[in-house]
Amino acid sequence: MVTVCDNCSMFSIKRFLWREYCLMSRTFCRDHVPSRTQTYAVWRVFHTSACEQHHHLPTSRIPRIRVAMYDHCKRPKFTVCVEGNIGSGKTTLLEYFASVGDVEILAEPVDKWRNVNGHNLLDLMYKDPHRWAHLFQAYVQLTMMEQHLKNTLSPVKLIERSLYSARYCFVENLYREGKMSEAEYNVYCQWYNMIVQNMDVGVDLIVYLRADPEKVFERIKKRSRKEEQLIPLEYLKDLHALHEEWLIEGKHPLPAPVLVLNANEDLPVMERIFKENAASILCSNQLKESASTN
Ligand code: 8LK
Repeated sequence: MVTVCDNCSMFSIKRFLWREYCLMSRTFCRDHVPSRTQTYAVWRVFHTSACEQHHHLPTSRIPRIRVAMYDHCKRPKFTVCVEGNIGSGKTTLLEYFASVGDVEILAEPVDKWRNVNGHNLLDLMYKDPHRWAHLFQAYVQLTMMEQHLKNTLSPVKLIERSLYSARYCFVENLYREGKMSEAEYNVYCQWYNMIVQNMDVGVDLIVYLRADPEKVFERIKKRSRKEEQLIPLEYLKDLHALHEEWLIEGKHPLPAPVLVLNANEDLPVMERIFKENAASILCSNQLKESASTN
């Protein structure tokens, strides 16, 4: 039934067979027979954004498909994590999509990180990372779990960053720089493994805003978030390299396909790029619309 290539068993399924694949894999619930438009929408986002990127990966690295699960055929849910370096334009993307459709936006809970019963953990972490980085990242992990588990009414949920970028970018960087001790890193990773192995974190798509470290350095200076003013360019270069290792080079597990957007441009061009990619990012909106017209 399903044609697969040797390297990439999921993403090379031929378009005309995708409908059968959806039915077999229960991408749609059992009572819901997907229309051609719906299956094409699923195919399109995966084939165009994921196939090329994952083609070089060994099969074990290819993420499990979990597209727009239908909750009794009424509420298609599609969870998108927006990833990228500090200053790469994540807030701009979230604001853009907040204005265009039926999307729930979950921005990074920075206010919580700044006020844990009066303690500004973000500030403490930047001022004395050796002392505070582990505690800060432990709290980030808790608040990111809340974001992943939050039930929303909209068909699409856009989350700024994720449990995964916390682990593979920020924590990895702190550990490599010696700002987290081996013991702290091990405790953190055991918590992380326990969570991802036992919980359905539920990510359907990752949007990677890929920007040069020099560009984000400029933007950070301009936006003048007080805790971030001392961030050196070297730190941004290291974070960039870790995003690349995770999202482009496939060095760590990926929970979902990755859509890479060039984030070096200024606002008007960025908005055009968001608009051009809106159909992929809001995949389940397409599904929902076609469900109601069929
Ligand atoms: O994103 C807001 C600020 O928080 C920025 O200065 C980078 C920092 N941050 C961090 O140190 N570790 C993090 C995140 C943000 C997000 C995750 C998941 N982990």
